[in-house]
Amino acid sequence: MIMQGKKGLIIGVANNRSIAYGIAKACKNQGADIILTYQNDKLKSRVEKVANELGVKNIYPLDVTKEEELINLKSAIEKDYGKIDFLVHSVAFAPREALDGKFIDTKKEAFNIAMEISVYSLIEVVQKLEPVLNDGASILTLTYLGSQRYIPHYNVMGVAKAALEASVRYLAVDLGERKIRINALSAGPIKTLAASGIGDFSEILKYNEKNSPLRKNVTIEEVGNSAMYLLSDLSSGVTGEVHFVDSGYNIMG
Ligand code: 0WD
Repeated sequence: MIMQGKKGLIIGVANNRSIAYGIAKACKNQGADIILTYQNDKLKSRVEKVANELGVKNIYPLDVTKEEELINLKSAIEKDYGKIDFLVHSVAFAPREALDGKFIDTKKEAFNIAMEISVYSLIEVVQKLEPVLNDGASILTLTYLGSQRYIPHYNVMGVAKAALEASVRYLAVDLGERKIRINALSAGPIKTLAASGIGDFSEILKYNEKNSPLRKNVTIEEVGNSAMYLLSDLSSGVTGEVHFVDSGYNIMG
């Protein structure tokens, strides 16, 4: 029970196929007390279902583009939990038309939306919630290999993930003063709601399965289990890092 006695916030559960759900479940199994958010009223009932299943007491609204919701979330956590020990940011979005076709056709509006929701949200969440983080807390965000290499159709999201990984490094230095750590977990492709927006995603899944050292795709359970290392004190010497959980696919030439 490596998360026993730890309290943490997990942002990005859309349903029980979300990577954030896999992480929440692993945290719960390892003894953590979890807080969840839901993006909007449409997703609320699905997040409620997950909360009931995992014995989560409170869920709070959070659309990361709404500063006031973030401010309210900070106050609510302070009031209901005091301080927390870990934070998971599992949020990304780009308009669908930007995730198909050619990167060269990316519109400024789509670029700005992708950067706001997938990158700036991490910076702002950390900025606003830092006061409710305990010293030595651990923060985790989710990234993808498309940040470093060309992946068909990933387009503007690859650029956003590169900026996200750079943000992790800069935040690591600022947060390190309080021994707060921040890392990125780079997951292999998994069929989730967000992934369904990426063109030819099933082809990417098949290709990775065939061409990764382990000859299989990863599951949200595997991502959740690896997240336990990064969120717990087991990784107290690790910060600013990108950790691949992708059946080894990233090492292939
Ligand atoms: O193959 C994959 N699925 C991979 C995903 C491989 C590697 C990394 N990732 C990353 C994603 O880029 C993202 O950062 O993992 C993270 C979680 O993605 P997911 O679990 O694949 O997708 P999903 O279950 O859809 O959760 C992402 C959620 C949103 O769902 P939808 O599909 O409704 O956009 O991010 C949340 C939302 O719940 N989200 C927001 N939350 C608050 N405010 C916002 C927002 N404005 N926009 C999206």
